Amino acid sequence: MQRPNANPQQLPNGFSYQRTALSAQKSLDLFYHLQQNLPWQQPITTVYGRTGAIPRLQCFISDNDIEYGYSQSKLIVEPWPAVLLAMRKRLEQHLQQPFNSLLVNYYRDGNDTMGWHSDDEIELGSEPTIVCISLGAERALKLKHKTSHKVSEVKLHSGSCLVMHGHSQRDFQHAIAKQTTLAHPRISLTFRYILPKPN
Ligand SMILES: O=C(O)CCC(=O)C(=O)O
Ligand SMILES: [Mn+2]
Repeated sequence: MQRPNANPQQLPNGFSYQRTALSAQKSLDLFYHLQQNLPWQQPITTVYGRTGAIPRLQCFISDNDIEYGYSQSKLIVEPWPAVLLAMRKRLEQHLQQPFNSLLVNYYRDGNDTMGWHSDDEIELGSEPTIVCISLGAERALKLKHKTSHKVSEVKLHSGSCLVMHGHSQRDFQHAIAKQTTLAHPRISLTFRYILPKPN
C-alpha cells in the first residue's frame, strides 16, 4: 500500500486518494472471491418516509460486540473472513488507526447507487477515519460541500484507496450516483471504527 499516487486528483481537505493501493490482478481476484463468498443482503430501509430495499447489496462485518445501524434498521453482523481481517491489520499498521467494522457495498451495475449522506453517526465519533477500497468497475464518488453546495467528484479506480478523515464528514456529503450505461459491477470495502457503547 506504499506506491506513489500515479494519478493525483484534486480533492478537498479531509480526503486522500491513492490510485494503486492493490494491483489490478489482486483487485480482480478479491472482487470475484467476495462476490461469490460474502453473504449479501439487501435490507429494507425508510429514508425520508419512503420504505424500500436499498439500491445495492451489502454485508456488514464487525467485531463481536459492535452494533451499528442506519435509517432505523440494525444490520446483521458477519464475522471477519481471513482475507479481510488481513487487510484490516495492514491498514491499521499503515494508518496507525484501529478499525473494528467493515461495511461492504456491492453495486451490481450502474443502476445501483448510494444516496447523499455523511458517515456522521454518533457511534463513529467526531472526526472518523473511514477507508474505502474499491474493486471492479470504476465509479465516481460525488462530494457536496454542506454550506457552499459545490459538488466535486473523485473517480474510484479498481484497487484504489480513499481515506476520509478530519472534517470530511462534518463538511461534506458523499454519494455514488447512477451511471445507467455501466454494465459492470463494483465492490467497495469501507473500514470504520465504531465506538463501544457506554454501559
Ligand atoms: O461505495 C463507496 O465508495 C461509498 C460507500 C459509502 O459511502 C459508505 O459505505 O458509507
Ligand atoms: Mn459513506
